[in-house]
Amino acid sequence: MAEIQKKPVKIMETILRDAHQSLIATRMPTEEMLPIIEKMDEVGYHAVECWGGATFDACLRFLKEDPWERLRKLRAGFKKTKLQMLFRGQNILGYRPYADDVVEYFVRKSVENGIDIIRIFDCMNDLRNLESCVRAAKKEEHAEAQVALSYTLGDSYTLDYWMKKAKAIEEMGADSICIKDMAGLLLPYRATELITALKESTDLPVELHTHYTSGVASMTYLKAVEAGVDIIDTAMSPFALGTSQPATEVMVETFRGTPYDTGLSLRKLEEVADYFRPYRDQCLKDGLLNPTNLGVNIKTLVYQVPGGMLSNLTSQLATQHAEDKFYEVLEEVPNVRKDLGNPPLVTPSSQIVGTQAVFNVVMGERYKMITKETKDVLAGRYGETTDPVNPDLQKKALGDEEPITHRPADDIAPELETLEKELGAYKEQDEDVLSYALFPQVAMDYFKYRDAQKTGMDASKADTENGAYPV
Ligand SMILES: [Mn+2]
Repeated sequence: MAEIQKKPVKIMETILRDAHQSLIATRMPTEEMLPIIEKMDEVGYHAVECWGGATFDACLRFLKEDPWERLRKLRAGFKKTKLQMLFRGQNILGYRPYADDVVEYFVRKSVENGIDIIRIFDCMNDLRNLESCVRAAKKEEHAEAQVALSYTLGDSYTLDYWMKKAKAIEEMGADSICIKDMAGLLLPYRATELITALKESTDLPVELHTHYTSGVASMTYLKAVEAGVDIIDTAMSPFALGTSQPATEVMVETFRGTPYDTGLSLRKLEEVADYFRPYRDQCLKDGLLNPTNLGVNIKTLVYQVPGGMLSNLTSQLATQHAEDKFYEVLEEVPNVRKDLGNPPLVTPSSQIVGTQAVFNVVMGERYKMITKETKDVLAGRYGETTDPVNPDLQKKALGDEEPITHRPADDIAPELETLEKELGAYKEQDEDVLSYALFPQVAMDYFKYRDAQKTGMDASKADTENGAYPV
């Protein structure tokens, strides 16, 4: 009998980024990470995701940490493991599109400070929004540019759609491709079809990223691996399951002794898990880790929206004392999504569709109030939509204004120089201008705090207007 060809599946570990972002609102401080990273470095992960997404914002805003300093400390400890980050295309790690010069500088500084793999995605899957970022990553000798497609369901999202996108990503010069399933919508047998199709259309390594929210994720990985996926994203068990990823140890043991055997040692993984378990217990005790997030949320499958979007809708309705409208809003979400060209629902499109759906229901009339963001989508400022937008709504929102069809960032003038000027004397390192670009107010507050720590002066006395700082 011919021996089955071995094809070890690679493991991308998320505990230092997505896992704690999904379960404890990105609140794991650097000091919780550092004592274990030398051991993590011995495991043999394909990569460790440790930066991007909300980590940058949470560092500055809540933890009073410099995100760049965190990255440098992690880099110093991870001597052989690749470090990975998540990058929102032209939006970098922020919520608005930036000029190309800022995107390029951010990529350069990320790599300089220790990032090996940059995972880049766009909420519209408009590859033009990823171009400048991919190009910048390609310029860096040791960086890998991975393009991630935001996974979603709908009539237009056929196997052919994903195959064409994969081909286009390969032609862009990306080093690998990822299917990013934010909501856990990819069902096991659909994964077989999708991964088989992708492996037919591209020679690039294919990675699968999903969340346990809907309860199917580990089965989805099993089928994806059997269909030839190269890398899966998992989280060490203390911060796995629920809204996070399937558990690393479980997936490793699942494939033990099969052609997909990862070769990772359960003993070494156990040491890492033992380290994080008391911190998990503490988070449960403090209320930072809400047990609700650890269960199965079947509504994500019923309504096909990400779990995070559901909780946003709940809180938006609560502030308007319209909690009883929850199911009406859920019914309205697919209508708004269709009017806006059926985009995937991921930051920021999920917020745009969700907020508009809330207005449509609460105002008692559809599009009585049109948000600025809804208008921007209709104007093409977020990029090309998968399906055409509703032409009547577009006319209503834009009037005589012509929608754009070119790459949205072509309209944004270089802005690095202006940002440098605004930052002024607060600058202590080159990277500060990038923190400031992403979160102006939050970064400025942090810089004042940083100064106050050094000088013992009251941060509230800082003179932001003139760029002077307490001495
Ligand atoms: Mn994720």
